[in-house]
Amino acid sequence: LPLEERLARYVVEGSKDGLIPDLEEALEQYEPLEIINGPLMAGMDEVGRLFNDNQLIVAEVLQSAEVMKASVAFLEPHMETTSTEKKGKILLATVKGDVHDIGKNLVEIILSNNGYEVVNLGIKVPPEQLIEACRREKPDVVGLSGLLVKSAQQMVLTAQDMTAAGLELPILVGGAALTRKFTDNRIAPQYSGPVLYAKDAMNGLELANRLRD
Ligand code: B1M
Repeated sequence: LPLEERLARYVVEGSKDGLIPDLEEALEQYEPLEIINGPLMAGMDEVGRLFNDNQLIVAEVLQSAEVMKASVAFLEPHMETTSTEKKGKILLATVKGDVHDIGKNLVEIILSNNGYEVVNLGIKVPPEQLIEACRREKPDVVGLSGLLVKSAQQMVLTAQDMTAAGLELPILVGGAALTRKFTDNRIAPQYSGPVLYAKDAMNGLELANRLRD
């Protein structure tokens, strides 16, 4: 198989046998993010499709997630880091009820490689925990991730609770179940500060930079 297909296969099959040498080979031709967003994401999309078709079980999807995480961990030191200047502090969380964290952790890597201080609150973070962390950490931006359809609704509730708590700092939202339309029509009206939708991790960085300017 060509290299790109082999990389996608590791994710689909949840196998790490030969993964690192192939990632090393890929690094000779591609930037780390191109490898993640290209063949590895293609593998994850296939996993999602097979899971949806009942051709994979949760335990197998977890194996795929492990391959993705191992790949990102291997690629991270090869990623470009720009400034050492501190650009601001960002709180990151996967919303209440949702355990998906690969995308959020990728956002963390990209933001911290580009001068942001990131406080990653982890997964299944309820609004009250987020609000408490905002008071404690005094971040410049809050980043919320969610992949389930119900997580999009959870973001609406989180925005409402943050408004009730008197918070106005910008919120950055992302994740497969979200759209810009849902963000603008459903989340933003419930919040007293700006709400921005990021389609991927790089876009998240661009939006964070734009908020600073
Ligand atoms: Co889950 N899962 N999963 N899963 N899983 C999905 C999301 C699903 C679409 C699969 C499917 O059915 N086709 C489906 C959701 C259906 C829906 O709600 N519409 C689903 C389901 C149903 C479930 C369970 C309910 C299954 C079950 O138990 N019966 C369960 C839910 C548990 C829960 O959350 N309470 C579940 C569990 C799991 C695993 C634990 C097995 C595992 C997660 C492991 C982990 O994250 N540690 C898993 C996985 C791996 C997936 C798929 C296959 C892949 C997700 C992923 O990591 N993608 C996923 C299908 C898919 O997306 N193709 C699926 C790679 C990652 C880099 O992309 O996170 O989208 P992503 O991040 C992107 C962008 O979205 C964006 O940037 C990233 C790229 O640069 N982004 C942000 C994300 N967050 C951002 C935040 C930002 C900015 C950008 O700023 C703050």
